[in-house]
Amino acid sequence: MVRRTPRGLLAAAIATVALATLAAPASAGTSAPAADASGASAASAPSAGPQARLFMVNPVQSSGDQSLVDAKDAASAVPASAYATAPLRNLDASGGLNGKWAYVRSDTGASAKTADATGFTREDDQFEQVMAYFWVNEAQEYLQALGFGSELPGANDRAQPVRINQWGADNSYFTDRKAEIRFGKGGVDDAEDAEVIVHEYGHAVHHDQVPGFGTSLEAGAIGEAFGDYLAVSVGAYADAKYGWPAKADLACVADWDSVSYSETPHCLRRIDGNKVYADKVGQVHADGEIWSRALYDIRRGLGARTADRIIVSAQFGFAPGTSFEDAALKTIATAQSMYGKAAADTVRAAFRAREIPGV
Ligand SMILES: [Ca+2]
Ligand SMILES: [Ca+2]
Ligand SMILES: [Ca+2]
Ligand SMILES: [Zn+2]
Repeated sequence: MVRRTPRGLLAAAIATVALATLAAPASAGTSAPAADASGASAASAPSAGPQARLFMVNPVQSSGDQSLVDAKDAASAVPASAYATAPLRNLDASGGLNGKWAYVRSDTGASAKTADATGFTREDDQFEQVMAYFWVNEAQEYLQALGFGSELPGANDRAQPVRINQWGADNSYFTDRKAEIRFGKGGVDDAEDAEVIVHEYGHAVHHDQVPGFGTSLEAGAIGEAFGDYLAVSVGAYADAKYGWPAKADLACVADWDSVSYSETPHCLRRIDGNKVYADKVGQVHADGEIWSRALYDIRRGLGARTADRIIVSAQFGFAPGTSFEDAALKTIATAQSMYGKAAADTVRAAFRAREIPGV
């Protein structure tokens, strides 16, 4: 779940009037069906498959403009330059947003047709549907690129059901019972921010790896932390893959969704904070910042690919109600078995810096 910090009064938002035409979005299409993550694949000839107009993670991150506001979902509140065009992959033949790794349902408005997916802006209900499909697919493609589902066990390598509920509250969540992700609205529509989408997908990954994961407060905090970390990691992967700009702090989660409830620079949460184990307050989102900082340090120490292969592999061995201590020890042992002592030492140092007991 994405829990908001206390909602600030939505300052009388002066919409940035940027009535630029949306007819020529910054295009970063790639024709490579599974482009590598090197970042070398810049714009090339348009793909033959369906394309979509979407946000490059989110408009605040891609533009660096912290003054953007929701303005009641007005298309004019976000400049055309915040959009890119990219391929929709792994679709079935239905003509809708149904594919190998995601399928999207809407409680409001018509369901998007993939043939129309380059024509939506943020004021269209279908825009959030397209964003949800694209980013869930992208997240699973990232896990596949890390080897999950081939060299390593699959991690939620199935068609993830996603529901867009434009009548809902400002809350998005993953339901254990249906293993479905639901995106709400309120402030910025939740599915306008790829980091909110991927955060929720992180819960789905955990649930697939360990059914019922999150039965203790510390396990719940690990779930929130992993969602935040995965959101940052997948966004960075996509930015490199498509050549998209990233002008906000890498450690900031949900730069766009949070414009209506956070100070600048806008972040729902950060993954580079300084909390340690003794700072626990018994709230999963707050305490998750202890764990996510450790994950971020592992990334900085080992690089994204090695870090994420270790982090996700270790999670298969977490108990549903794990403690920080047990999960940290499992992650250290996983690093040791996959990459040896130096990697294990880096992982241990990251958890020790958070003063997690027993490591
Ligand atoms: Ca919208
Ligand atoms: Ca929102
Ligand atoms: Ca971000
Ligand atoms: Zn969550």
